[in-house]
Amino acid sequence: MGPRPWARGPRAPGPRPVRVFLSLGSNLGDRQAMLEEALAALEASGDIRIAARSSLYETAPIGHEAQKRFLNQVVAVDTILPPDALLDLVHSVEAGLGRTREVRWGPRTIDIDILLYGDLTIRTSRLAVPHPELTRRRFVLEPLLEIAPSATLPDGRVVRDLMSGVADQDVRKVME
Ligand code: A4P
Ligand code: MG
Repeated sequence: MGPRPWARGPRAPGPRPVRVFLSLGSNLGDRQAMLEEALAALEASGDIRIAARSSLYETAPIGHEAQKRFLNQVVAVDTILPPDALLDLVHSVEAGLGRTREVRWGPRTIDIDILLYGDLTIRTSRLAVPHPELTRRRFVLEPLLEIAPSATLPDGRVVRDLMSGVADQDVRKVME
């Protein structure tokens, strides 16, 4: 009798991790420390493994005028959390970092967005993946390409091809 199909090793295989890309941004306080603390908190959850981190990018604010410049970063993570649970974790990390700082309703110390979740397309009331603004933001595309040069969107678009549309936006790599 050959090996039994379920005899795969000492431990039963758990759910298969999914490759996810997260975008982090901060424009208040010690911005670099905010990014580092956010990543540490995500990893401390035990449900996320950080596979790659982009450099840090100093970027001009998009969307709202009269804001300070942002420090932005994209990370690749592997997680077994389903999208909803990942969003809950992201929100709890944001709350944990914001709660200790600055005034209520004041500027955000840290913003964590789910850019891509495997090759899923999600459009629910609380979650839109791929992030709807991803294709229009150089502060997302450039760090994403740094760690995933051949990234594609679920609809087949090649991320590299989107850069020409955002070339005029002010994004500078500041730290490897
Ligand atoms: N939500 C839906 N989809 C997602 C997703 N893929 N990832 C929902 C994360 N959240 C998602 O987000 C509001 C709600 O969006 C959440 O409750 C969640 O259910 P939020 O983070 O609470 O609010 P926000 O980030 O202030 O608003 P919004 O509209 O998400 O803004 P963005 O798109 O995050 O943009 N300029 C530069 N240079 N760098 C920046 O980092 N960031 C922003 C914020 C604007 N301009 C910027 C930067
Ligand atoms: Mg956000």
